[in-house]
Amino acid sequence: MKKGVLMSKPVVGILMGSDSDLPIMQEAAAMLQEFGVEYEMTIASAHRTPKKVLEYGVGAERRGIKVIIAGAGWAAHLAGVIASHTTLPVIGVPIDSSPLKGLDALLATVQMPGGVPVATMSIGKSGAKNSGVFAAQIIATSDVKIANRLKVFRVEMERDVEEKAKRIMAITAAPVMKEPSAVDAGVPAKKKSRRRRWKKKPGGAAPVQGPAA
Ligand code: RP5
Repeated sequence: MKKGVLMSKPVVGILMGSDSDLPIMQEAAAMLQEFGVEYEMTIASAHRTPKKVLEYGVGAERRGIKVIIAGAGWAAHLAGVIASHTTLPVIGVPIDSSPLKGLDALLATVQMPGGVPVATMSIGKSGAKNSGVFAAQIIATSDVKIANRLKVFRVEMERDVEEKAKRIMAITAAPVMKEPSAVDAGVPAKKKSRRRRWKKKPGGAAPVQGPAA
C-alpha cells in the first residue's frame, strides 16, 4: 500500500499522523478495498502540519468525501481537530505507538466535548479494521451494492468461526471410553440380593401392592 493512494472518486478519506502509522492504518484501507469503497489516503499531523489538517477538514466535503478516518498515536488530536473543521462523520483510530501503548491516544481521541463527535474505534489494528468497516457501513446507507457486500462479509465471518470451531472440536474430542464391567475388572460377582418377602402378620393380611401411581 502506497502513501497518498488516490482512486477515481474517493468517498472516504484516510488520514494518519505519521508514516509510522501506516502498518496499522492499512487495515482500514484493506477493508474499504474489500467492500469496493473508493478512498484516498494521506499523512496529516494536527501538531506538525496544522495548516494541512485545516485545509483537509474544510475542503473534504466539497471534494466529495463522505466519511473521514483519522488515525494517530500519542497526544492524538488529529481526529478531533478534523472534526472541528467539518460536519462529515469522523472516525478516530487511536494508535498504540507510544510508551503508554495507545491509552493516551484513546483518551485524546474519544474524549471530545459535546457537539463535536468523533466515532472512536478500539486501539490499534482491530480499531483500524473496524474504521474501514464502519466507514463502509455509513456509505452503505445510500449504496445498496456496498450494503450487500457488508451482509456477505457477516455471513462469511460466521462461517469462518464455525469452521474453526469444528477444527478445534476435531482436535480436542477425546475417544469415547467404555466403563469397565465388573468382570473386566476381575471383581467377583456379588450374590444376588434376596427379594423382600412380605410376611403375613399374625392376625393381619399382607399389605396389598397396588398399581404404581
Ligand atoms: C503521532 O505521533 C503519529 O500519529 C504517530 O503515531 C506518533 C509518532 O510519530 P513519528 O514520530 O513516528 O513520526 O503524531
